[in-house]
Amino acid sequence: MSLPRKLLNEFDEVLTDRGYNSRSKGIRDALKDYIVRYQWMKDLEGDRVGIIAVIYDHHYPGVMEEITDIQHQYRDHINATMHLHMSEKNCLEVIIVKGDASEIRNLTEKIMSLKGVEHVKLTTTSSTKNN
Ligand code: NI
Repeated sequence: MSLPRKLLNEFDEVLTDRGYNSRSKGIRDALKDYIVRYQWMKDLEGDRVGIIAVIYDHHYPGVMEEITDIQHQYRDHINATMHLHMSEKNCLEVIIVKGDASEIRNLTEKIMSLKGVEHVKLTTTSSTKNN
């Protein structure tokens, strides 16, 4: 396993801030967190509404086109997209989604797997809830 130096430095800073004195424990917790999030996403079902927040490096070759292509493929499940030029390097895109959980999950996972995408967060709730 090899990790970019910058990512490892950021991870170590988080561990220090949180009072961890073992990197192994930090890595175990991070992996568990990743698995829990994956399982949460896998278990989503029914009609959902939600937002997908994506942070990406718009300098990374092809990433903007790929994000746009994917959104065109899923246009029937996307109500709106908002784009914010966060910094010289990073963009924040907020995608408002509505539809079957499996489609929203596939859309989210496609964006997550792109190189140049640094962070993806899906927030969703049932669209048939009465409260
Ligand atoms: Ni931008």
